[in-house]
Amino acid sequence: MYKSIETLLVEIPTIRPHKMAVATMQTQTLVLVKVTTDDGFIGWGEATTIGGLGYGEESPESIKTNIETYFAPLMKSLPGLNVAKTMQVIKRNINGNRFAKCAIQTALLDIQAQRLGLPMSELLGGRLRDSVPVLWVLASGNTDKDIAEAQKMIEAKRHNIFKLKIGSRAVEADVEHVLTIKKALGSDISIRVDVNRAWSELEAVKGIQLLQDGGVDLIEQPCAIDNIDAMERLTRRFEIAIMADESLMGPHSAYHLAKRNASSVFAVKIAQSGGLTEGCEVAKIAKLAGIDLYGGTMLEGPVGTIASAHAFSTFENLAYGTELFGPLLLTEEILKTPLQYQNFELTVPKTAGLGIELDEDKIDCLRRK
Ligand code: MUC
Ligand code: MG
Repeated sequence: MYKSIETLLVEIPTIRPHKMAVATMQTQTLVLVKVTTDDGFIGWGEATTIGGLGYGEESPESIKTNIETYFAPLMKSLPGLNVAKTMQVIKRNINGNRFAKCAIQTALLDIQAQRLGLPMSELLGGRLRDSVPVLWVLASGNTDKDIAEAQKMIEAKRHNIFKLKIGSRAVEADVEHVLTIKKALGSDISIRVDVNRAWSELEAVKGIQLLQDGGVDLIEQPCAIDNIDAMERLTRRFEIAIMADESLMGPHSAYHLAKRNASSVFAVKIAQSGGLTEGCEVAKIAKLAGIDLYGGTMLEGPVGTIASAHAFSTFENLAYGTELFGPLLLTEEILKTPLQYQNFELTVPKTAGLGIELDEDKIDCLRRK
């Protein structure tokens, strides 16, 4: 039985402004969920989003309100059901709210994995790797600063693949920014761009052609979320990988995108998918459709990041690696032992559950009161 379900909003400044077409972040609001059982187990989940309502349909405040008002009373009324049955009851009674559902499911799987003494990856089908590659996102808004930042990352063996956030300037200016960085870093370094749905189809045709000719490796979410027709035409037209991010909202949309050939790569996000098991279902659909995979982030802190790593560690095909760098963008550590980033990869813990220990005193200092 569930004794308490708490939702905490934890405000942490970023190491520099993170400039995207949808929002510029100076602080990230982590949405942490702590579930405690009658027999003393504690599980953690995360439902962090980007830019309030700038990115998705759930805000930190709506997630907290909805968990406290709807999820928690429902969960407390349930007789000790397993994780799958608990999530089934939640889905039958609560529409939408994928981020909140993901956080709750993560906490329940954390508890169940601790009970069984297994890392969470083993409840998701079993890990195929003990670490996942992690790229870095250059989004300072300044070309020279981005180049210097990338060079530092390469030297420190932290990241050797970079994603550039574009879409807030004119197409020509964005292309020049990207190709200047590409030239400065050299041909060994993979450069991808995320347009965050800022381009019309005509702008996309112009921009993608120039970026493909300039040696860029991947274009993420060039057009509007619902403009699947444009995504399909662009995927057909260009050789460069076209990745669905915001358009991919779980297994149902994965199925439709796959049926339409509307992208060549899926950015799997556990929160956008509505849960860890749903993220794994998206990966299965991709596998059947011959679509490559990339492990995405909502710029979560360490809880959502390591939960994602457990899920991504089970994917057979992780051709484009991951962007699980969220905790590295934050100025404060909320774990007793930080996540382990080394040799361009993030280690997936082998201890039971998520395999992390939260610093609750630190969280208490940083949380919105
Ligand atoms: C997105 O659209 O990919 C992930 C990394 C980052 O910098 O922004 C997010 C969201
Ligand atoms: Mg994206």
